[in-house]
Amino acid sequence: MKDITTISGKLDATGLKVAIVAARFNDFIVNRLVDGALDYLELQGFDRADITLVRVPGAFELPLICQKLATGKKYNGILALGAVIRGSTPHFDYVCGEAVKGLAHTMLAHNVPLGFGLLTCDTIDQAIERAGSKAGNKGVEAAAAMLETIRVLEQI
Ligand code: INI
Repeated sequence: MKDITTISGKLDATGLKVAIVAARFNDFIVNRLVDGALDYLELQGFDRADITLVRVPGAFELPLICQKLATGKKYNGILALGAVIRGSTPHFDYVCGEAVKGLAHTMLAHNVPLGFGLLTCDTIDQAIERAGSKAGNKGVEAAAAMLETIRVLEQI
């Protein structure tokens, strides 16, 4: 009996260029996501010259800049990093909702692997936990997901 065909992505940086788009809002958290992602990508073999880092004001601006980068087709993958932390008004829900919708739309409309490293937390403690402490580093996880998806996409 024939075996099934399995397609999976190798975590290999050879020949790839990626862009990281990082929000400045809550930069004490987002900078940890950026550092974690850069560290991870370099461990996978990326040359720093093949990584472009773009800073944007906040999570709400992530989709526009990711979309523009996707349109230019210079990057094999895009990594969106940010941290939205709930306050006492509905602002959080609007920012998160539009950011998620816009990023998902960009990925699908442009067929570009987009690592989703946007923290959406109720408290600052939750954000700290996810930015390189108790709950890992979501910047690293999103970078790994982007790299794996790049390699899967090119095989199908
Ligand atoms: N942007 C964030 O990235 N995180 C937040 O927690 C946040 N809060 O809470 O307001 C936030 N707001 C700014 C928003 O993303 C835009 O930059 C701003 O509204 C200007 O367009």
